[in-house]
Amino acid sequence: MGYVDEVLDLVSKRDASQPEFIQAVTEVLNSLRPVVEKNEELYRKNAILERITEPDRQIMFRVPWVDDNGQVQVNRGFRVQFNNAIGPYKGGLRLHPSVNLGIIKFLGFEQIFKNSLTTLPIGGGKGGSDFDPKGKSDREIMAFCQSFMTELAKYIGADIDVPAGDIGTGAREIGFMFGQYKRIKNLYEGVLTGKGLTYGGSLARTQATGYGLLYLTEELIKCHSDNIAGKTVAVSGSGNVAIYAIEKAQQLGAKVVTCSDSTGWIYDESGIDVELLKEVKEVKRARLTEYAAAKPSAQYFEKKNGEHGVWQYKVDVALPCATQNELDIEDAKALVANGVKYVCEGANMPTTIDATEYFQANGVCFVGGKAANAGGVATSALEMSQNSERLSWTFEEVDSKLKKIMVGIYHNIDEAAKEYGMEGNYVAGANIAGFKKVVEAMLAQGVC
Ligand code: NDP
Ligand code: 2IT
Repeated sequence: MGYVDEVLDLVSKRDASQPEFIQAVTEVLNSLRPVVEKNEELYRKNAILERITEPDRQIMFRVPWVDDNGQVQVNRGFRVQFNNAIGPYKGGLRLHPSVNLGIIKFLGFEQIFKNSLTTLPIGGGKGGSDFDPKGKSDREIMAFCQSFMTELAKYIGADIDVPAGDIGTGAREIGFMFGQYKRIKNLYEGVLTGKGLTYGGSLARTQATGYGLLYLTEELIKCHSDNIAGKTVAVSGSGNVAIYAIEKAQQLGAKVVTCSDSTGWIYDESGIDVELLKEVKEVKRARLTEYAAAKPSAQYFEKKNGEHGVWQYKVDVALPCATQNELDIEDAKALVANGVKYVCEGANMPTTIDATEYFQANGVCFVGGKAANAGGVATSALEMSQNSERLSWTFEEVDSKLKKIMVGIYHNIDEAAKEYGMEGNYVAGANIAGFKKVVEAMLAQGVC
């Protein structure tokens, strides 16, 4: 058995109860085969693949908090510090009832390669809780965040591990967590990113993941002698990534006709009204039914049997921006039948492996989340730089650095794919380019 297969076998047995983690490891290791085969002896001797698939540490803890009825509630908290070969652990905190150790490990594993692709000095980590922020009062959110940080504070720091937002964690939650960290440690430092602008946050961090996704998509389309202006786009999700992806797509002259949340989706032939979407989702924290009620051209569809409705329309570009495995083989077939040309992942691992392979086999340009959504964490690293030098840059400065990083990532993954004879396979290109830098650092640092 080859080295890749041995380690895939090991991980599938050892972490058999973590399907998302196995999926992420399988996708990455399979695409690394040409690099591993070239360096098999060195990697094997140094157990590179065994080490890169086993986190440095995984912390799990109880999060007790009191709800508005005086009842004590208990959630489970996680922080997986996966790999710090190239910098302090860096990655978001997900607050969603589906969160478990396997999901946090898949996200932390992906983050290692994504963070490497940004070219900035950040290692891979991820955390979160099975706490459900939906329907909670601001006081309940604060009680949870304070309790969560009371334990997490023991393990993080501006030069150790710097968490940020992800599903269910936005500026409000980061604010409550930052306040508690400062209070416990008596330390004012850039321990979290995605902070508010009055206390060390970076301009453009809110927009960064969605904008970055479009900067990369724009470059991808341009390099195929085509133009994003005039394209029709399907977006899923209606959270932080989706909203700013829609906004930038429209600024670049494309028309976005869909968005979704966990209960339903919108098809709006006249184009999504992003200001209205922000009002419904960011201000009112309401459901998409409110969007449909306010916009006569919009049709709202309730998700009944887990359908992923936004993928059934005739579009040129698809940007999944909600959650993992939200675009499966049936969706991929529908998109290809409707002539989709470009698929770029705003979310982490939204496309199943067979759907990804279907796109690639049918000539669709497909860029995975590690490359396509790296703009969020890249801008988080820019926030860390600003905090370290105790300065803040203008929106234009941060945005232009973000654009440069995303265009650079596209060319880096394109070239890595070409170097290994897999032109146009941006999934392999991203995994290879991200992996090579981390492995070089691991080898230089000895057995650790
Ligand atoms: P938000 O919480 O702001 O939004 C998440 C969106 O996805 C909401 O519309 C939500 O609907 C929907 N969603 C979440 N879970 C599910 C589910 N199980 N089924 C269907 N829909 C779901 O999160 P973000 O926009 O920040 O994150 C979206 C994706 O992007 C995630 O995969 C995240 O890991 C990834 N990402 C985020 C980055 C960031 O900077 N924020 C950076 C890079 C990647 P509802 O509100 O109804 O739950
Ligand atoms: O998945 C991701 O890259 C994020 N949720 C952002 C992480 C960060 O540290 O900004």
